[in-house]
Parts: sequence; structure tokens; C-alpha cells
Amino acid sequence: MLSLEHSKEMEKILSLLKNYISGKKIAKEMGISRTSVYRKIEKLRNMGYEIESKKGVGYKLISKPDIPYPHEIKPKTKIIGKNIFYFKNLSSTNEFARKMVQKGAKEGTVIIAEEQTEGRGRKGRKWFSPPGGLWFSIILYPSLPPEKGGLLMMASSVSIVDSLADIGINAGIKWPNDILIGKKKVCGILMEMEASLNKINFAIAGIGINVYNKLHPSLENASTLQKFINKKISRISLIKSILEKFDENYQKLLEGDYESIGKKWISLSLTIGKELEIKEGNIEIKGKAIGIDENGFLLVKSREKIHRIMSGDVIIK
Ligand code: BT5
Repeated sequence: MLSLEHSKEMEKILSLLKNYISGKKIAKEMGISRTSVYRKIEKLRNMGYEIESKKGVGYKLISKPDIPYPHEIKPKTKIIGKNIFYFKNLSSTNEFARKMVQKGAKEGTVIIAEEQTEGRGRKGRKWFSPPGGLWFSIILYPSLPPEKGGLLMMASSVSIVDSLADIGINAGIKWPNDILIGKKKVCGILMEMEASLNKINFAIAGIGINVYNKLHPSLENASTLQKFINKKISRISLIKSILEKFDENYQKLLEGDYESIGKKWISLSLTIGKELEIKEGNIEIKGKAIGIDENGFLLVKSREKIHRIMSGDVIIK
């Protein structure tokens, strides 16, 4: 596991390695022994950093891997991502986040895994999470009325779609939690929340993005971001941008500005204005999506009436 706590030392040695530098000089600059310099260089190499060593000259950093290590992301934010943890492998980042909440993790803590063995979707569904994607969770203690909880999901999806637009990818949002390019799902969000009568105790925003990972053969309507763009996507820049945008949108919500998130969400929605079928348990509703209400519920006009829908699976006709 890597966290921002390790970041200072890591950044220091990486910055020294920008130009050729001897092991002796690194040791002096960092106040450590030459053996530990050697160990640190080996550790960086194992992490995917390409470091050249030339006899009589020293070491030099040749290339960095596109791995979302905390010291590489360092988002410019007020709340989100001040604490970041990176794991090579976890069962589920949401699961781990829950454990961290019980231990009193700080608001805005982000947990990232290169690979999840038990990544999950809604209602116990499986979320395939092989290496090469972005699988992460954000811990929140939002001082919002519980009925506004749905807006957190909207703030997340809006932030992601905006970040994708910045790198030239045109995506949209299918209510409630899918981000699609054309008809292909490239991202899903699992918002888990625990609330009492008038307070949200905690929320965990679990975000899964197919970046350049392999896709499980059973997935028919899924794709990866990389398939839609010619230049290599940087997962580091993408997650940094999402955390920064989410930080801004989250603050808007905390300030009570629910409307701007709602409006933005509608402008990016692939659902509003469409005829659809919604299933939630045994209930099935057919109608036209005409908007969202002040709490982010979907408004669907059927022949009989207007339904307010909190969650469900949608088939767009
Ligand atoms: C979701 O559920 O779309 C929410 C997915 C959230 C995943 C993140 S990853 C980080 C965090 N930690 C976790 O354990 N989870 C969160 P839902 O709407 O229920 O969609 C699930 C369905 O999407 C599955 O039944 C599959 O059909 C499909 N699916 C599974 N893996 C996929 C993938 N990698 N890409 C696209 N579709 C996938």
C-alpha cells in the first residue's frame, strides 16, 4: 500500500533523478546511506519507474509509469484527495473505504486499486476490474439533508463527464449511474450511503472507469475510453482532474447550490426526453423521462401520472 505519507521522500528522490546524479550525491542530499539509496532505486524500478544507471556517472530517471500513485496525483483541492491510498490489489475499494470509515478516516480520503477481485455494482452485481482501469472510492461526510443524497451521484457523474470532455471524449449520463459513449458503458458509479433521520452519516462514492483495461468477454455493451481516442490516455491526469472537479461540485452542494448541479446534469443526460422502461424490483414503469426533481429523482410521465423515481434499471427505447 502506498499513501501520500510516503510522498515527500518519493518526490525528492524522483526530482533528484531528473538529471544524472551519483548515488553518493543522492545519499548526501537525502541524508541517508548509499545502501538505502540503492534500495530506494530498486523499489522505484519495481514500481515501474525506468531508471538508468551509468558507471561512473550515476542514475537518471528515463520514464514514469502511468500508475495512479498518490505522489503523482496530488490534486489541487480543498477536501477531496488530501489523503490518497493506492493498492495493487483489493477486494473492493468501497469495501475497504467502509472499513476506513469505521476507523475514522478523514473526509475526502481516496482509495485506489489497480485491480479489484470483488469489485461490485449495484444490488450485488459484479464489476469487472482488471488492471488498466481506474477503480476508486471517495469517503464523504456530507452535511446535507439525507433527501439530497442523490445529488452526490449527480455531482460525481457531472465531474467525470466534464473531465472526459477536457481530453476530447464526448460522453453522456444514463440515469442513474452509467456514463456512456454512444451506447457503450465506460463508467459506473456505486454510491453507498448511511443516513439517520436528518443526517447523512457517511457516503462512499465508488467510481469504476474502463480506461485501457481488458474487457470481460461477457460484457456486450461496454467499452474503454482508449478505444475512442488516438493518443494514450493518462490515468494519472484523468483521476486528478476528476478529483479536482468533484471537489468543486461537492462544495457547491455543501453551500446549498443544488440547482447548478441539477442543471448541468440535465445538460449531459442521455435519459431526459426519452421514452423508457424502468424496473425496480417487481415494479415496472413505462413512460417518458421529463426531468429530475429538486432531490435528483427522475420524473417519468406515464399514461396515468408523473412518477418520481429514486433508483432502478433503465432501458432507453
Ligand atoms: C455500476 O453498477 O455500474 C457501479 C459500478 C461501480 C464500480 C466501482 S469500481 C470502484 C468501486 N469499488 C467497487 O467495488 N465498486 C465501485 P450497475 O449499474 O449495477 O452495473 C453493473 C453491471 O455492469 C454488471 O452487471 C455488468 O453487466 C456491467 N459491468 C460489469 N463490469 C463492467 C465494466 N468493467 N465495464 C462496464 N460494464 C460492466
